[in-house]
Amino acid sequence: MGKIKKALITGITGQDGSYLSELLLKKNYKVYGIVRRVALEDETHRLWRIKHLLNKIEIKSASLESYASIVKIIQQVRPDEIYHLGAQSFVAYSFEDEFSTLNTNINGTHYILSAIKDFSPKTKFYFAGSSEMFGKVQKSRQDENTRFYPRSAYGISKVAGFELTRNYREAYNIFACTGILFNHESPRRGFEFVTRKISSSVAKIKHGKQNYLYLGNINAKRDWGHARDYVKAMWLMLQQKKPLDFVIGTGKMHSVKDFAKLAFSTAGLNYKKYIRFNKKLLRPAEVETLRANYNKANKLLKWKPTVKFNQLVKEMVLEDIKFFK
Ligand code: NAP
Ligand code: G4F
Repeated sequence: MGKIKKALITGITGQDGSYLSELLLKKNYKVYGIVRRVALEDETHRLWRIKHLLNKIEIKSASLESYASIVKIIQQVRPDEIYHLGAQSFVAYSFEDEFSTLNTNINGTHYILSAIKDFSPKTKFYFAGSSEMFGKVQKSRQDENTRFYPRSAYGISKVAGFELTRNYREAYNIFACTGILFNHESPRRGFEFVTRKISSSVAKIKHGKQNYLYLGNINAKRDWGHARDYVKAMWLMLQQKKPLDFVIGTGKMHSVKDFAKLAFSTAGLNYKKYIRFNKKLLRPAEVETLRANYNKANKLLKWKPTVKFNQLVKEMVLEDIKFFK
């Protein structure tokens, strides 16, 4: 039997962290997760996505704002792979607090890369990049060569993380890569993101617990896939001979309105009766459209999405109808 690989995940309590943990455990990894002290103190609310895994993984308390705490854990664990998923990930919030978004997202990434360089240079590193880096898109389908044009502090922080990752790869020979992931969703998605806001509202309306769903820009278009497919791509990137960056998406684009229409109809409801506009939900600078060209991942990683838009919407709505009963 080969050596058991060790993986360290930041952001393990999030949507992707939970699916990635499941995948790595299935592949017989020893999984460690970095969790903030506040989350450990509020287990019921903050650890719900990994509750079923707590006896199989090892949780370490640390902060992405503290270089010393990161170094300590990397020295203790000496992971073969680090998946850096921890971030202030809500774009709308990044307009309210640019400072904490930039601090956590840029410094957190820098601290991990620097700790790898000085204390564990053989550790492979995955950075959670984002299609928000393309922002005001410069090409109708975005690939690894499309110019970045971020439209929020969040997008800017991800461009900075991407450049840090590239520079540590080139300057210090670290196996470091960025997955430029397009929107991916699931029944574990946070309630603040539009897809889960819609699926949970549809469920509450269906059960008579809510009257209307307030939304902002329903004409925005996204390339939505399923999170379970996307964590597989993260793992594949770290199994290649060379560290490379990859765009991961479905290549299909739908509007927020399309999502809402299908979500309501899944519950036997007409969306027109329930949707209301709230201008406070508009963003100071919007990303209007995003659509991936994932040819490189398909060719080199043999990766492709397996869940179609319709299946994703239905799964989210049906799960929420059960959840809110
Ligand atoms: P998520 O569900 O919002 O999870 C974010 C994780 O980051 C949580 O574990 C959270 O911990 C942690 N975190 C937030 N602020 C932190 C801080 N100040 N210090 C330490 N940890 C902090 O996000 P996700 O959807 O799983 O996404 C994972 C990563 O991929 C993120 O970096 C996100 O920006 C990026 N991404 C996501 C998508 C997508 O569509 N889902 C697309 C592209 C890129 P707590 O539980 O303690 O809050
Ligand atoms: O669901 P969203 O908040 O996701 P957004 O901004 O696309 O960001 C997500 O995907 C990124 C990858 O592209 C990740 F990097 C990021 O971490 C996050 O996971 O908003 C989607 C669209 C936006 O255009 C927004 O303006 O939906 C529009 N929208 C319309 N009404 C709304 C609402 N978004 C939210 N959250 N809430 C609304 O009421």
